[in-house]
Amino acid sequence: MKLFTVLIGIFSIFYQATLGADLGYIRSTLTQHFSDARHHVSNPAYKRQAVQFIYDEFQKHGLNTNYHNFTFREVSYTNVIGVLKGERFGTYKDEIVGVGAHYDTVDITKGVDDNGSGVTAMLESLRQIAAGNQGDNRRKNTIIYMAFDHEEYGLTGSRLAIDEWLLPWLTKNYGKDLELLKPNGIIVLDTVMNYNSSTQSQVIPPEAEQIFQLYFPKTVKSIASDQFKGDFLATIFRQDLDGNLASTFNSEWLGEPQPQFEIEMFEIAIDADVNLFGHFLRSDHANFWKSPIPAIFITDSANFRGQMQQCYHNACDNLANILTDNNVQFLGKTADTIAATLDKLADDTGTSGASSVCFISALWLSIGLMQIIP
Ligand SMILES: *[C@@H]1O[C@H](CO)[C@@H](O)[C@H](O)[C@H]1NC(C)=O
Ligand SMILES: *[C@@H]1O[C@H](CO)[C@@H](O)[C@H](O)[C@H]1NC(C)=O
Ligand SMILES: CC(=O)N[C@H]1CO[C@H](CO)[C@@H](O)[C@@H]1O
Repeated sequence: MKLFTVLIGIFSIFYQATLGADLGYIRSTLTQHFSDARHHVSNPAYKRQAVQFIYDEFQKHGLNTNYHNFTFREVSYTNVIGVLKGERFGTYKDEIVGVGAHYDTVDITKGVDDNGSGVTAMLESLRQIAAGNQGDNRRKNTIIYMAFDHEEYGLTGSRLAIDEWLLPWLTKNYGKDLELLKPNGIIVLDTVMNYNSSTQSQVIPPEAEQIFQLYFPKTVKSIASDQFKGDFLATIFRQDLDGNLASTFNSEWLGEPQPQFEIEMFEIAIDADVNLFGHFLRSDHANFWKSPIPAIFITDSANFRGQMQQCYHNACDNLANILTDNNVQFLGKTADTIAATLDKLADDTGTSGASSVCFISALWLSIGLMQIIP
């Protein structure tokens, strides 16, 4: 019986390492670090603590961590960027993959959903990625984590992170011919934990209804046939350009448990003018779309769903409203999907598959031994 207990123990370690977000970590991270305004005027001390926490988490999990400080209209801001070098680091074969989220808020909000949720999912995915990165077990491709400051005015933080940090860093480490580099791209998370399974809780932006019908007929139909439940995460991406990252994220999501948490894809046709979709340009991915780096935008649709219709950029985007069991689990699924997507794209030789093979053999082994052991 003792051996059986040990096996169950091993089994649950595998389970923890390969599947399943740590919901306790998600709750404590949101509560302790992302539950009050992170604004340079209204709450600078809390904002400084948040940036320090992100930096420490990046370092603790083995990222090569950097501050990218910048000044905008005489105020100083800080992006945090962490790098996990793959075997192909420094060569044009390195199909870099990344994840990013902004941690700042507007002045009066508590910013739990917007955008404490995105940073928290990013950090939880890092915890899982780091668990699979012990010793010499390096992935093929490099992974980059980015926490952006100052999203709120013109997406300044990410724009400068790309222009002042990322592109010079790529040139320095990979050489001048950046067009030879074929990055997988970056997953940008913004306002991602508001799940609402009530009918009619999801709104299509009224002024954009026709455009949505015209450009995303299948997706709109799918939401309508589900009686406008706000029970999905939205993936927004450009056809072909971001397609590989988007389809990997989508299929990893569908492979996770908890099918009540759905996903909807908004694919912007390659010949469409992206400026038609103003709401789809509301986060940091928009700056990547102007750069040579692919990006997908992951969101719960912010002010177009349920309570966030009132709470968006307001004081009630707070723990009392947002930190529900459903929302924490929904965010957990997002973190798991990010980790699985990064793992898959960073390692195209199938070592990421190896952890699930390992996991399945551990499962079979324990079931087999359970039958042998009295
Ligand atoms: C950048 O900002 C961080 C925190 O905001 C600070 O700790 C660090 O010393 C700054 N680095 C430089 C070079 O100014
Ligand atoms: C879901 O959305 C409706 C409004 O559309 C709101 O009244 C309700 O409180 C929301 N439920 C949750 C759990 O947020
Ligand atoms: C998608 C979304 O709601 N993004 C918002 C994130 O937060 C900033 C500032 O808090 C807003 O300006 C964005 O619109």
